Amino acid sequence: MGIRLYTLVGSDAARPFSPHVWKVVMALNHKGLAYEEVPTRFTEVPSIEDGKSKTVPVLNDNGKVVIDSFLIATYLEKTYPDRPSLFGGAGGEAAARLIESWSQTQVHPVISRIALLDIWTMLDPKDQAYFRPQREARFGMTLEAMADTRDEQAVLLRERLEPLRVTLRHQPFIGGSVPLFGDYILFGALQWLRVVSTLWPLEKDDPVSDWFERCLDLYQGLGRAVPARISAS
Ligand SMILES: N[C@@H](CCC(=O)N[C@@H](CS)C(=O)NCC(=O)O)C(=O)O
Repeated sequence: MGIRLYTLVGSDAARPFSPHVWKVVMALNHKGLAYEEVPTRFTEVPSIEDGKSKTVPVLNDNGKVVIDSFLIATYLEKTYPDRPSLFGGAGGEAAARLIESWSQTQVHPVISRIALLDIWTMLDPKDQAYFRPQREARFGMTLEAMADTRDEQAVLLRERLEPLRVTLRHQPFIGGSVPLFGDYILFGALQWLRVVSTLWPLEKDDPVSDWFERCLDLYQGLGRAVPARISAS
């Protein structure tokens, strides 16, 4: 049966955009594992694998179902120890938790405000009808009101990426000389933005842009194979 990964798409099944799914796509490629992607719409997520999850990514590895991007990464690390390590040891796994917390609390909320309206425009009508009220209730404002603040959010995003910018003075990847799961966590966030957003906030001469380009080059340009929403990125 092999490995099956449920991804998240809008009307175009060739443009997966979930940040959490991108983390797992990169992790599977890092491990050199073959897998099949199952493009899934928002309203189809609750019926994946007999309703085992309300969110993607969901991984089915020969019948073993694993939910949550970080748990999938730790599952892959334990199950395929002879493949390249995603964490570089227990300390690396623990440190990746900090990167995930930073990404979730500091980076994702800003990207959401920049891009949620853009995401809505990529969805089928059925998904649009689900997505708008759900996200507007979560953020306490309309998608349009959020989009009105996106220039300020773009400035904020550049500021919030400062810890990564400073780290990159010392090393090419968060993992050091090679990318590890910590890189894929932040890459997933920016790849989400790249695939959905009609605004690209990073300057070309920003070291974060250089790092992101290096990540886009990984695994035969896997990330780059899905075109940016705007050509400027
Ligand atoms: N902690 C989870 C979060 C997964 C998550 O929030 N996935 C979103 C897509 S990015 C989702 O499936 N949302 C379904 C929905 O909003 O209905 C992980 O890391 O896998």
